[in-house]
Amino acid sequence: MSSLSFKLGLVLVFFQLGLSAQEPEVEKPAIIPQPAEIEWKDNFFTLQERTVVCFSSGAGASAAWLQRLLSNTYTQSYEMRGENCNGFNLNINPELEETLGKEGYNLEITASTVSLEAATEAGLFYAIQTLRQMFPAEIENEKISEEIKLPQVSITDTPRFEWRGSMLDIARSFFGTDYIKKHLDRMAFYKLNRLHLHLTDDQGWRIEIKQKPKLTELGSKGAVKGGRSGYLTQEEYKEIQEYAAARNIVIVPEIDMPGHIYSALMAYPELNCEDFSNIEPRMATPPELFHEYKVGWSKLCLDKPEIYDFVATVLGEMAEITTGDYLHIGGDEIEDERYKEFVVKADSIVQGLGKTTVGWEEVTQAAVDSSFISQRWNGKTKSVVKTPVIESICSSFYYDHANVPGQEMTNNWCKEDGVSLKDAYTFKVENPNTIGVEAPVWTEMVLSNEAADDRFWPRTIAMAEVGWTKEKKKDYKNFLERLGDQGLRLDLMDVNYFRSPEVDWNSDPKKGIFSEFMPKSKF
Ligand code: TNX
Repeated sequence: MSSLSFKLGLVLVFFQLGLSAQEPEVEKPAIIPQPAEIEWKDNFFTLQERTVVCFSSGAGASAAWLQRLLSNTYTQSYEMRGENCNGFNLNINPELEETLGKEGYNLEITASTVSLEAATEAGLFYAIQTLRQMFPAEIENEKISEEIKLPQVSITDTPRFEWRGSMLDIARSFFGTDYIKKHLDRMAFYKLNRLHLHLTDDQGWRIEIKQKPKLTELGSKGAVKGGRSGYLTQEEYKEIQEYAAARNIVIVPEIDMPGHIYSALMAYPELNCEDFSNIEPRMATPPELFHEYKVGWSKLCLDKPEIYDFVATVLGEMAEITTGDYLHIGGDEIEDERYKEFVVKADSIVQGLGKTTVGWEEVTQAAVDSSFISQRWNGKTKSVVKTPVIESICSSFYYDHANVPGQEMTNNWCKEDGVSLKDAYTFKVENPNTIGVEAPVWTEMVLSNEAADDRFWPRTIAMAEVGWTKEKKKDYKNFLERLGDQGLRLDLMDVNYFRSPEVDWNSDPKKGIFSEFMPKSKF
């Protein structure tokens, strides 16, 4: 061996030694939304063959969730009442509300224990979602038999906003119980806590109102061209609501009024003015159904006092079957001299029913009560009142718009090039009255479950981080990395998410029916 190659060899040996002497970079689990404080340690907790899940009073439901997670591993877990066991600990301590609020949690993993604590079950539920993201992705749909090691870590986490919502329009095209439950599961995984259901519109009425049976007998028969029709019975609505509540999600039902109401005008023609001047331009007249896309052409006949009986009956039944605090009355895209009067009256009906009113931003043209929550979507309204605001500005949060420029079957009136993942992620909350964010998927052009998945995901994940994570902890590049890491998990959760080209997806490239929108070079 020449002395030169000997020296080179030595250098190489040193180089390799140097590398291995340095602790190999341990893959940190990708947590979304990014927690407030997170401190990774170098060591692991190893899941044993037998595990105790130890829970304090009030944490029974959380213990069941955790057991369910562990049931997809090799461990045999046992529940036990108690404060501190060697294994998994779930503690509810109401005093923590001062520092963690209602939804925050602490999660501490040491060599021998995994401890979750919060002021409420909601907080523990979120601690479990974070923990879930530390397990191998396969936990989502199979029983893992290989040894599981969780990194030791200390997390203290609280949400930035109290309202972290998703909206599904089931009026233009119907989505039933199965899809809604799947959607709730996915929302919960990303710590979202409000599902706004747009239940009624010109094309269809989707919720049973027992005192107004024709709303569903006739009004539910329509849908956009190629879309599904149908409706939720009150029983189904309650079932969805219970499923949501178990996941810390509140259902926010919307009955869109006084416009976007043709399905009701068709079912109960007496809600129209005698000369149908409330249907203008005449896109359809009773008993026809409406299958097109146009908006802003129908309204209740606001000159008729009887329409308020209808409004009170419908809202009354909705309040009766709704356990959450909110009733959404719509209020968008309509012009009428009596619009403001309507909004104020509808608000007082809702308040009389013991609920908080929510409406699209136009409602703030009227002097509504300061408890009224307004939902900003196009930012064009001249408000006369200060109200709490849900931010749904279309340029960041309208996911019926294209994922990438030119995507078929998408709207583009708000942003011609679509609403990108970056548009979603980089939204900055400026209004101090903002109570949170919510991203709608309108379904004029979303006709299947697969298409709905493609519109919601992954942009809803970006919105979830906007809603949960403090601005200074957000970082788009880092988010894209974490999101890419979750690709396989989303596959295993059976989410037909759009393969956003800016993400290096760790996933199965063959999945995803919309991958034809991907630049060819990527896969
Ligand atoms: C506007 S946003 C609407 C909906 C449409 C949507 C389509 C809002 C309050 N109204 O009726 O479905 O645009 O993007």
